[in-house]
Amino acid sequence: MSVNLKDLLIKQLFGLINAPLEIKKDSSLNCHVLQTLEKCLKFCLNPHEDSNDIIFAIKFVLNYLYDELNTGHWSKVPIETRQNYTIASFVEALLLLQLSNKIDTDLLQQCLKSVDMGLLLGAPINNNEELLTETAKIIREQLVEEPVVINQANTDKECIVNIIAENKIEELEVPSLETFISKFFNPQLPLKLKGCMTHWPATTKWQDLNYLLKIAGNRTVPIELGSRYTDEDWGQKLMTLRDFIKEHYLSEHGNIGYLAQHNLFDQISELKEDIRVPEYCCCSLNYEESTEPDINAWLGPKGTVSPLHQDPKNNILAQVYGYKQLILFSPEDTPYLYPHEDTLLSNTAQIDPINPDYEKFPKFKLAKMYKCVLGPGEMLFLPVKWWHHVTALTKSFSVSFWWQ
Ligand SMILES: O=C(O)CCC(=O)C(=O)O
Repeated sequence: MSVNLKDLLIKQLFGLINAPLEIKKDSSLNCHVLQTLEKCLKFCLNPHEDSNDIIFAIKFVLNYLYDELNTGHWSKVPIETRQNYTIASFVEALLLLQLSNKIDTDLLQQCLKSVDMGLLLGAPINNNEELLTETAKIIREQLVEEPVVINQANTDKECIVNIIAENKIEELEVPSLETFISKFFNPQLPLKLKGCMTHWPATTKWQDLNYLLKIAGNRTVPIELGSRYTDEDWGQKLMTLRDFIKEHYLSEHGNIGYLAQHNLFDQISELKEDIRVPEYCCCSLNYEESTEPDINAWLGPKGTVSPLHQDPKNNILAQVYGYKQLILFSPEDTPYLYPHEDTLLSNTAQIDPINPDYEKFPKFKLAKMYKCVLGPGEMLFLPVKWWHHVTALTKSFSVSFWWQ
């Protein structure tokens, strides 16, 4: 790669700055850190010879802010700290390019990692909302991904087990909005929706792992490690999508790893173009409080388990490929499911519906269990607070839309 590429990339990144970048005042932060960030920002806007310690300085700022972001409850982190983290991530990517002698894959991957950290932990800055997503796009286009050879659809059908319906969930082929609202949304009853994803490019494009790798292989994403989040040895790790695919998704013997409940689509806008928000998400029980759906990706190997839990919003879980088994209970059955008493886990049941301990949880016998298997191109409407336990029967990619 040539020196021209370096100039081109730097010019493209500068072109993304719509309004002057301003470090946010943040009384919770040490003022030396903010001054250092200011110094780094000034340097990259106007680079000069004396650059010895500038990379060291931006790394110091990022490490300091990272610790601030990871201390205490996430909801209590001041937005300004997150916005400064966004600026610092952008500055690091720019400095790495400006100070490099050679722009190679390694350097571009480092830049992309800085940008992804900013996307994962930072917050958008006014008038420069797309700064990091667009930066990532520009850098990603310069990276060539090694193709992988796999047969995606190998054992899908053989893996379907345990699907005898206890109580079957209703299924409809592309119901009208009127039917959906009157028969399911208003009474808050679950429904399997068929034929509603035929126009999603994702249903064909994402079958090809090489396509996903090309778009997102070098992007850093959060991965849940361990089969279920209620287990003692469960943890989370940041890694590139490529490493996740190699170590957890394709490897039959690796630890279970799950790209779960992650807003991949705000991070990687190219993938958002492959999905469509279901029209049913426009329904609301209270239009004054209605919001745009939160869209999350769920990509994992066979065997991922989301333990029995409930969420405070309506959900459409859309199955792009692979099969998942869902076990559902109505919110009315909550007393029979023994929610955890600890507030952090109070939306999660102690009962494991696959292997219930009736001695410890005798009232579980009174709960009415619904089961369904969701296959490629099918969606499940899960009303507010319906309990759900989800097991991937094969490799699987789902997208959830939570809304109210
Ligand atoms: O697919 C999964 O593993 C869990 C999905 C889920 O819990 C949700 O969409 O709320």
